[in-house]
Amino acid sequence: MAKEFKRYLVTSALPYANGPVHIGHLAGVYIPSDIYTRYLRLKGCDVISVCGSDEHGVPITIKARKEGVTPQEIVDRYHAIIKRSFEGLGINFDIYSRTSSPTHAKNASAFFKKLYDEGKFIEKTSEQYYDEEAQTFLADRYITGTCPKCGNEKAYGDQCEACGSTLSPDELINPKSAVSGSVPVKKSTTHWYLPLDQYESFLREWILDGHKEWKSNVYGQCKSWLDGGLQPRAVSRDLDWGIPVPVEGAEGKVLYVWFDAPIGYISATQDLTPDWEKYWKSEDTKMVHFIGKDNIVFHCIVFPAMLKAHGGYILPENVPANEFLNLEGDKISTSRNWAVWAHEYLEDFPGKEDVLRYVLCANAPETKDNDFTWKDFQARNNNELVAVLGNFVNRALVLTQKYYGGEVPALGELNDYDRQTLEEMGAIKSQLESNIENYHFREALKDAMNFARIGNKYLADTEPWKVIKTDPERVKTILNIALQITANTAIAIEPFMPFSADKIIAMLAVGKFGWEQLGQMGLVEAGHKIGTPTLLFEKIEDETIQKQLDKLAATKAANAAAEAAQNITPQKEECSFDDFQKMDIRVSTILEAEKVAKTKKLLKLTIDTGIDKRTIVSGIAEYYTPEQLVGKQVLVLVNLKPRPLKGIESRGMILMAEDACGKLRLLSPDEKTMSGAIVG
Ligand code: B3M
Ligand code: ZN
Repeated sequence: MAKEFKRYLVTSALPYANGPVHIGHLAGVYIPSDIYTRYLRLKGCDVISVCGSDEHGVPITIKARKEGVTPQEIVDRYHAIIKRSFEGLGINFDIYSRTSSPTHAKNASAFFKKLYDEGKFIEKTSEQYYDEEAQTFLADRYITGTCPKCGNEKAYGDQCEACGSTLSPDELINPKSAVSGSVPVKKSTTHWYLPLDQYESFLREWILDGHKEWKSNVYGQCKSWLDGGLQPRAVSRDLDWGIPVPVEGAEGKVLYVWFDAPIGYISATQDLTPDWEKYWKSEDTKMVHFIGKDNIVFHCIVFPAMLKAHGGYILPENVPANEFLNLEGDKISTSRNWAVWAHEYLEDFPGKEDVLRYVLCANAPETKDNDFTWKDFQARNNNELVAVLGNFVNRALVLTQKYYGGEVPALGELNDYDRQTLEEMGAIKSQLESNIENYHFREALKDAMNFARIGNKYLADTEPWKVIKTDPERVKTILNIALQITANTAIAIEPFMPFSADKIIAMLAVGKFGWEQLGQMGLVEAGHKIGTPTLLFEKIEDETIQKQLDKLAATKAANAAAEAAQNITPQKEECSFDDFQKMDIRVSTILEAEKVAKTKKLLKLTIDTGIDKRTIVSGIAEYYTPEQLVGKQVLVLVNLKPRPLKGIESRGMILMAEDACGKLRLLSPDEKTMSGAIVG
């Protein structure tokens, strides 16, 4: 028997306030949590949904340093952007707080202090990398160097992305600080650790025995952590941004961001209601954490161990973590700007909030990583939202206007087909509920859309536009039923597409429905006057999609250029003027050009150097056709020792520029010059 709960506490991972939120965050965390919460609210449950910005941690200090502003400025900026994006997309938290709030500082500090006073931490001194130039200890991620396993020169102190090895900063060859570029030194420092190993058996029992129903990706990750053996984890850091460690002699130390952030859920609840304890301290509360897969260990292992160590708090009932969403086949990346940003979407697609909610839910990475493409976005809008949902609602309302001046006709006698249609609605209802309650939101969305599909089919099969000529009485029943299905559709889609649900309700000119009304007839009464129908969705044209694709292509090009700039070969060893003077470089004119048989890259050129006519073999066939070259002036190193190439004696070298990608371009005088002119 599933346990009955009196209330729900829904938490959503606190986004880092070092950047805006993108579609990956939305699909993985915030849209699922909003659907779940909206559903519970509609059912009339006692539910609160809490979230807020995660405003501590090294990435924020790094960003601030890069921009030359304070960390506070960074978090203020992104907190505002993120909050507005959530509001714009109808993601309705009961509170969107922030971990820089005074409530949180007090709360997180007290949490730490209690554990400290009760001897729940261990204190350890160790040698850690320190950046003397930036005067800061370095988090593993901020040390780069050569990977000992594969030689990649850009490995991080925690991981090599080239070969996938997990590393520790000590393993890196030639470690460098990513903050200042200087070579870090070792410095000893003392920190507090939560001995996770002491919580292993509790966690094993609670998760591995007690929560076999968790999603397999979540359960599997927990199992592999637990099987690998847990280690004590540091809960403090040497940093000047964060919540100070509330212990004497701990100057310059703050709580580790992953210690304070989950406590942020508690602080947000305190900011929301003085009655917060019933949500956190009563076994009658069902707490559900919505997160992305990279946060599993913190929410299933670390935070529960903290809560257990503290005592008095409930543990999550479920942690439905999602996998990742990719964009057009590539990993979403904030630093490479490879993302669709929520705030930009809202600007580019005003009034289309539900389209994004719909597409991201339909494509949510529930069991595996998934891909967002603009073509799919367009297709789902045009073929599903416009053609199914919008079309059905519009037909039901427009026909009611047309035949009855907007007055809901009375229901006559039902025939078998009517009854069958209504029964079908009842059946989807329980399936929809079970899918939402089990976090299968993609399936649940299909169920919700099925109300509109049933309605569409009902109208197509009953053909009121034809029957009106032969049996107008029957049409009254048909349209009454169609309007009931419309009202049902509004209820069913509300958790997923709240803006459209509201629009339907406004067009029906009725008050808000409750979830218990789903599956019922009589939601719109005979004689009631409905409002004016407008279109729920509009077709998205190719040009609109192309604009977004162009934007992404520009990002790709900019990234490639930035990468190429990073690959610029360093300057060669110094040479003397005499060294340079030894080279005889002349403006020459290409007289003939032909491919060298059986090669891909080589061209045989006959050139006029002004001194003589000679043959040079050059590797430019991939970049120029022979026709493009004849008559062109180029620069030639004429006194290079002749050498045979494919059996042809090549006398000299054509000078070319080679970019970081290996592409070759010829160099020519900026206007025609006599052959033989000396370059120097
Ligand atoms: N700030 C990490 C993330 O966005 C994070 C979550 C905290 S939840 C307590 O991946
Ligand atoms: Zn490597």
